[in-house]
Amino acid sequence: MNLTQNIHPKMTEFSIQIDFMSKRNIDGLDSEILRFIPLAGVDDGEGDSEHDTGIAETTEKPRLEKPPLYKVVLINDDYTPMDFVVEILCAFFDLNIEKATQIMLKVHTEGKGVCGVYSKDVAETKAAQVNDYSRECEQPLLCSVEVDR
Ligand code: TYC
Repeated sequence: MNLTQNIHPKMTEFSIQIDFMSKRNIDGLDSEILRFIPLAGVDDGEGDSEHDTGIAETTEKPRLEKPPLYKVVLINDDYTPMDFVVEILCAFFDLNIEKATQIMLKVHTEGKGVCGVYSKDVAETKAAQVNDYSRECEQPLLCSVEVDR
């Protein structure tokens, strides 16, 4: 039996021969098996027709999306002393006193502010450190994480 199929625009045709073969099984019974015989390789014009498989190949690199970044956000409250907030910003976000004071005042006047932008794990760890330390010091200061688009 001969089958001819068009399978790719670059390929003119792809031919196989299917043979029925008898095979003696281990239990002494004969059974029919199918044998697929490629009749011709497909020439892509690159002189390698022996190795053409008919399987589409690509040299393009897979494009991976960059993982999103996360903002660590400080929330204002009416009780935490300003100098405690500045101390926290210096200690956990590696800021100098001037920058820490600027952020603290922004949070104080606007309700919330960004302390830094990090990978998900780092942002969550920093927010947890701030919240744990504030609780230990019996301050209501709260920190949260927001995705940075
Ligand atoms: N609003 C606080 C005060 O007046 C100061 C403060 C700033 C508290 C920033 C929290 O995230 C904060 N003492």
